[in-house]
Amino acid sequence: MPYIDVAIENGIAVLGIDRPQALNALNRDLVDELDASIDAISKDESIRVLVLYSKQNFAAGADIKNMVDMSEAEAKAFAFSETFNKIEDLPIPTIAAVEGYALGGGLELALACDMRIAAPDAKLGFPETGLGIMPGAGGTARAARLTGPAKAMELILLGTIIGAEEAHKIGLVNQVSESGGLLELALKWAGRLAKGAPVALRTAKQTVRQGLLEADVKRAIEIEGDNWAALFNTEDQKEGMKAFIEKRKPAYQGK
Ligand code: DAK
Repeated sequence: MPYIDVAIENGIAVLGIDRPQALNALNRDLVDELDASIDAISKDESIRVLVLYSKQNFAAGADIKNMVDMSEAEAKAFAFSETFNKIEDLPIPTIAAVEGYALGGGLELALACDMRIAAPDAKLGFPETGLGIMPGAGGTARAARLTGPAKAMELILLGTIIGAEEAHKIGLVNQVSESGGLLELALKWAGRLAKGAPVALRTAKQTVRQGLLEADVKRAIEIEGDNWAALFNTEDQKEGMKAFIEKRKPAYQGK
């Protein structure tokens, strides 16, 4: 695929965008390739973790040159939400490793992941209102849930581009790496996840997401309790606890 690279090693898939001449701006063909790659990843049971990492720039947004003359119907058809939702819906843990620009649709892509790590040079923001539009691929919904509404309003309405430290402070990214150490740190996290108990990780991810969608915290806690108890039907739970008691490393089978 011309725009997307996927490298798989030790249960970790690293997916990168390769359109450096446009700072990895997302055009239709690129998003279609991304969509097909996510479908393939979701079917590959050997993959335990997905890392999104693109060299130099995560993505400077949707391709403005593609959008300039669009009608409303064409804008609807250009939508990326379906693909970004597929990323959010992947049962495996996902990490966005962000260096350079993650703007507009690029930031929305990072927000579709479970966690974000940023390089110190990362620049994140929603410049859309400056182009006469607004975030349209999950940005308003996901940013507001991560940062709270006031900070999300500031980012979206003022279009301020923030650095990695500020993004960390407001909860938009989980951690800032050392300079030059972004991919290494993301792979370290991914390595830990790849060795984890797959069913427990899958269930925990699903439970956090379900809980966020439930307006009622009590109902969310009930769901959590049911999912927690169901893990006692897994061999991984027996293995994890036995390994602790026998003072050895667990060998999870994903069952
Ligand atoms: N689109 C197209 N080309 C882009 C681009 C973009 N978003 N960002 C950069 N490029 C291209 C530039 O045009 C330039 O190409 P040439 O002119 O050399 O051919 C090349 O990348 C290098 O960029 P610059 O020369 O501008 O580089 P600088 O270092 O000077 O500036 C910059 C870097 C990131 C500050 C600047 O490039 C910039 O402001 N870029 C635009 C950032 C932006 O506004 N992003 C948000 C786009 S709107 C949808 C849902 C969501 C969306 C769309 C639809 N639906 C529901 C339908 C999302 C919308 C967006 O993301």
